[in-house]
Order: sequence, then C-alpha cells, then structure tokens
Amino acid sequence: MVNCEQTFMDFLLQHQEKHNRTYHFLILMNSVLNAARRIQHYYLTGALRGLLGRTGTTNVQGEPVLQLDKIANEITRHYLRASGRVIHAVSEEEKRIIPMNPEGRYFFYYDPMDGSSNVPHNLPIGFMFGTAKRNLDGPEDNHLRAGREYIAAGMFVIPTGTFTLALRDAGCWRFHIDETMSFVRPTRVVLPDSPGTWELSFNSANRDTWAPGVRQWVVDHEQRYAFRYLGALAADFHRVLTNGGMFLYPAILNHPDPKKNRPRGKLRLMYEGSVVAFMCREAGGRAIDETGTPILDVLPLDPHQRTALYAGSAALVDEIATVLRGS
Ligand code: AHM
Ligand code: MG
Repeated sequence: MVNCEQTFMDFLLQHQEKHNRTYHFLILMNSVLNAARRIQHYYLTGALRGLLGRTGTTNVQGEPVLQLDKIANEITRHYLRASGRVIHAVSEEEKRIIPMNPEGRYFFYYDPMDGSSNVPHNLPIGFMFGTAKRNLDGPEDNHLRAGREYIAAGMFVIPTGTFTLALRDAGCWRFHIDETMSFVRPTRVVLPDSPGTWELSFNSANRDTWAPGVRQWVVDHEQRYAFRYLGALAADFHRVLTNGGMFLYPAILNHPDPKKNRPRGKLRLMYEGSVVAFMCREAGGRAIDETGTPILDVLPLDPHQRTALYAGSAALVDEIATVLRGS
C-alpha cells in the first residue's frame, strides 16, 4: 500500500485559499517548519555530539544557557529572518527585541527550547511560538501584542514528532512527523467534555508556596483526576489538550527563601502563557492568570514578562477563577 498523507503545507494552502488569504503566512510557517526540523535533528543527535551541556553563560532571566538553547535560537532566528516576513521577533534567549524586516508582515514570539530541565536527559522539550499581524489599515507602532491579537500559536514537542497549531477562529490541529520528515494527517483537537479522562498537571513540590485557596482547591480535587507532570510545558499541555483537565503553574508566594518568590508566576507571557491560552481557546478551553484575568487579555509591558498560568477545560479553569478572585 502506498502511503500518501495530507501534509501540513497542503492543509495550510487549502486553509489560505478557502479564506481568500495571501501566501505570506505560508512563507512564515515554512520557515518555522524548517527551524523545527533542524532543532529536532540537533536534539536527536545531541547526546552523541556532546551538546546536552551548558554554555557557561546566563540568559536574560539569569538562568544558565544550554548549548542547545543557543543552537535552537540561532536556527530559528536564521529561518525567520530569511523568510523576509517578520518585522521583529522576541526570543526567550535574547534580552532585546530582534529587529528583522521593517517591511515584514508579522511579529513572532518564540521559545525555541522550553523545558530545559529535560535537556540533559534528551526527554521532551517544546519549541513554542505565537504570531500576530501588523496593522494593515494604518500606521503600525510595533507594540508587543496580547494573545488576543495572535493569528496563530503552536508548539512542537521535540523529539516526539508532534506539532500542534491553533489558527484564529479555525480551531486547534495536530500533526505527526512521517518518514519524509513532513508533518502530516491534520487532526482537530477539542478538549474532551467528559471528566473521565481529565488530568491535573503541576509541580507538586511547590504546593506549599501557593495562595492558600489554590492549595486547598488542589487538595479537594486531586483525588478525582489523574496527575501527570513531565516538567516541560509543551509536553504537559499536549496531554491536557488531548485528555482534558488543567495545567497550572501558580504564583510562588510563600517560598521559604523569599528571594525565590515569583508573585507574577514563573512562565513567560508572550511565548509560553499566551501561546497556551490561544491554543486552549481554539480547542474550546480557557486560560487565566493569578488575578483570574484571561491570559489572552494581558497586554505585555515587557517582552519577557512572567505570568501565572491556569489552562485547560473551561469548567475547571472557571472553578479556579472563582477561588482566585476570592483569595
Ligand atoms: P525554561 O524556560 O527554563 O525551560 O522553564 C519553563 C519550564 C516549562 O516548560 C515548565 O512547564 C516549567 O518550566 C517547569 O518548571 P519546574 O521545573 O519549576 O516544574
Ligand atoms: Mg523556556
């Protein structure tokens, strides 16, 4: 039997034609796929090439930079620039906004290798991104976009060969890599209604540092659902998207070492929180921050702004929103 699957590019071409759109977005996404495939290659061969260690420098967050963080960032930056379609990019690995082509059409926000604690083990990490379009009706001021303005957001779980992409008002879709390194077989992702499969995902070691209401909610609910935690947002959220439930990374408020408190949360808004929130909305779910505000409404004031994150099935996120508003 000959195997001829519908590829991601076929899917996107049809989508653009059906909605009378230009091909600029295809060119942008082609550069993203080129980057993802190359990152996947370096990740798969990283252990044998001795690339799983640190560079010896620290990033904008003061965290150690891994050799693969640097390689993945350079790969992504190269292909985005070569596409000619990006006005500027924000990368977790670069303190400053990266200017590209002032005549471009998109803003691109990315974390090329998220879930760094998994890297030394070659276990799943994420390449996460969100993109927004320039103002086509008047002057463009290049402000940082809130998730509500993204036109697409997605994540590759590397090296598992899965790619999930949400398109504005067109749903959330999953693809799998095939023997030709093409992503194929578009499958719609909708958060399941039935609590029978729901999971909770959180770093349980942090529970004593959370707001008391959140801690109590978890105590009251955790027996009802499965608990899973891989320690990489893309991989953990991939499970929640498929099985339903909620991923939570609450604000750290009561750490025994006060220097380690993170009242705004740990994850980054532009290339982690808003990406997940956008995918969540297109899959029928919700995502909020520590104040109960929808993540998609939060306008970034800083490219590397942090956020708490509660994302997943609407019923659970709504319950925790009530708790947060009362705490
Ligand atoms: P990173 O950007 O340094 O990799 O941190 C982000 C990661 C997320 O992928 C993951 O959800 C979270 O940090 C895990 O944090 P923790 O190790 O505290 O559980
Ligand atoms: Mg990261």
